Amino acid sequence: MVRLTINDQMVTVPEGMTILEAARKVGIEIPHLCFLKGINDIGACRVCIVEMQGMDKLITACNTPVEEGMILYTNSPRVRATRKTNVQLILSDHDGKCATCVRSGNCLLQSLANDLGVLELPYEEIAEHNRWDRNFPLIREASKCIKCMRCIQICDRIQDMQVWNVSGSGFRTTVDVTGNVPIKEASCALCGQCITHCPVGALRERDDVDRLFEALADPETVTMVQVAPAVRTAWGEGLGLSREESTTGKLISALRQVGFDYVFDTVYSADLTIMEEGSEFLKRFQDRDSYNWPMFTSCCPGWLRFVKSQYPHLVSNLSTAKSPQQMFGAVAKTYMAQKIGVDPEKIFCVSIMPCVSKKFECDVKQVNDSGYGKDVDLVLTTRELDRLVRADRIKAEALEEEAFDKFFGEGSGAGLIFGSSGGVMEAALRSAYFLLTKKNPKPDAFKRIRGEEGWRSATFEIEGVPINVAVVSGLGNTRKLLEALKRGEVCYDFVEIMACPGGCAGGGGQPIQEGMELAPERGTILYGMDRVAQPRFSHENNAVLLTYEEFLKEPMSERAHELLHTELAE
Ligand code: HC1
Ligand code: SF4
Repeated sequence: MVRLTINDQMVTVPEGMTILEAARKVGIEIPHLCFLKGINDIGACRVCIVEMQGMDKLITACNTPVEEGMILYTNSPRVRATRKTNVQLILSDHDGKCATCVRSGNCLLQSLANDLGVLELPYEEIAEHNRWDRNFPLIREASKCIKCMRCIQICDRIQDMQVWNVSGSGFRTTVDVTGNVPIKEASCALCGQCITHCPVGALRERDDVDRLFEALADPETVTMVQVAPAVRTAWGEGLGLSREESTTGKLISALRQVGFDYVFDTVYSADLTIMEEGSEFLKRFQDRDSYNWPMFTSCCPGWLRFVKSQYPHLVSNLSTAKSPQQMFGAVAKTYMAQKIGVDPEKIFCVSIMPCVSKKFECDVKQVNDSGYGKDVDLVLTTRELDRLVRADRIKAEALEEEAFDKFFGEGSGAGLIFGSSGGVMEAALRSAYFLLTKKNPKPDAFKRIRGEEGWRSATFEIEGVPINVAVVSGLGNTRKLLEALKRGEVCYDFVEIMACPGGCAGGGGQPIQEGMELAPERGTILYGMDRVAQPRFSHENNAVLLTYEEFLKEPMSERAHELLHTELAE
């Protein structure tokens, strides 16, 4: 143990702890900006400086370990003055037009400057202005970048992608795409983790709300919205609602108040995905030699962008089943249109997703098969949904409980857990068991595959046949798994891969909660919903069964292939 003094308080903490953590242990908060536990601890912003008795230079608390006998002051006159100057210097090169910034009200720099009483900027000069492609789903506002390096660190250390790097020198030092190539040409998976870890508004998703407003304003257009599983776990965070208050029923009510004609559930098409992907897995399993192994899930567009750019030879291992988002769109403009008696030409199909990459996915030619323009016309993130609710001054706390619209709002517990890492695998195993044995397993028979580690594996036996599965989330973990497969160190039959740590619950389009990694907590909400859901199996979803009976015939039928699968040739 190490003994030291902080602000005249005696503190005893384990060796190796940083000053920031030691102070926190005794209830002293040190302001900081660039620090992110386990991800960014390089002291770039110099906001967390503290004064050490007997030392001239101020030291950074986030990355300096405690030492025996240290006497520290976190708010001495020198610290206060220097901290304020450091924030003024950061702001001097930051486009501080807060009223037009997407992060206004949820910006660490804004609140810090305000708390420190920074009311004037003595050194203003912006070095860098924007030259960014405004059509790409990921937008960088160069003039807002404060060079904290968080985006570089999350992309390197967690996602192992190296999309961002430092460029320029001196006053013009900045962050840019590695190699200074346009972002479109970089191998960015569009996971959006750099956005959710940016402390200011320098990174954001393309805002598509105006396109929704246009559709809502057109009396000829029938607007339809699908809501992804993970959105229901987080939408209330951006509106100040507690977990208990932010129910799915209130979310549906908010979407009706926004003006959607039909409010449906992506969980319906997640169940449809399981029917197709589960059947595809069994077909491949029974004809093992004709396929490459393992089979990979294909519902995460971040993972698809990754595999195509980094491991193109593995593309043939992907399931050909489209993602639930795209299956929904394909069914929306065909069977659903018939069922609800609407001309498919008039349908404007919107999805609310926890994801930035889904904005890209809906434009991919190979996943648009309805024959009526784009199957999914527009994708909004959970954050855009929250802005929409705030813009319309919808009183979130006073919303009533409402139900999804008939048929396509029906979903099983298995479909719900898609939004958490491991959920797709568990849902698929529940139905694969049924398809093989004609009996249901216990709904929680495969729960051993749940957990928080970024790479988990298990072997399950179905009628005496062992099936080796793995679940991985985060692209750094994905690369580790693929390399281990290449070296022959591991061997699996079926692997679920999600680009974001913790899966979609931790998606790049979810509300931003400074310094918190909320994927596990949000995932637990989905498992809780699954526990009480009726049914808990995708193959018992009545709307899905009706879809087969009236329209698709059976999983993997010709029509199912046409609408719900892709060859993923590119
Ligand atoms: Fe996901 Fe999926 S789980 S990919 O994260 O397969 O975005 O929630 O909607 O499509 O269902 C996202 C979530 C989502 C799809 C499903
Ligand atoms: Fe999108 Fe989910 Fe994939 Fe993240 S894990 S890129 S949120 S689909």
